Amino acid sequence: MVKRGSIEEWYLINATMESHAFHIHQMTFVQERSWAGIPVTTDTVFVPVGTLLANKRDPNYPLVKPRITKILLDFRNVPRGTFVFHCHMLFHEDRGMMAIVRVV
Ligand SMILES: [Cu+2]
Repeated sequence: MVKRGSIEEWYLINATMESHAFHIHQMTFVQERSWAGIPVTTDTVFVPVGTLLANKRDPNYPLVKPRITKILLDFRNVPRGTFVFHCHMLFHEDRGMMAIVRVV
C-alpha cells in the first residue's frame, strides 16, 4: 500500500543469473543511474543479473552477489486505486513475477 502524494525509493534486487524487466502500470519512474547523467522517466527498466562468486565450501554451487537497481516512484499524480507491476518477460510474469500496488 502506498499513500497518494508520496515519493518512494524502490530497490529491485536481482539475486539470480537471469535478467528481468521491471514494468509498472499507471505511472512512470526515474532510474537512479540514468542515461548519460540525464534523468530519464520510464515505465520499464532492465534489471541486470547478479555476479557469480566462487564458493570455497562447494565449487559446484557458486554464490551470487545480488545486483540492485534503485528507482524513484512519484505517487503525487497517480490516481487512487489498485494496479499491477510485473516482470515484462512473459515467461517470468506467467510464473508469478507479478504483484499489485494499492494507492490510497
Ligand atoms: Cu523476470
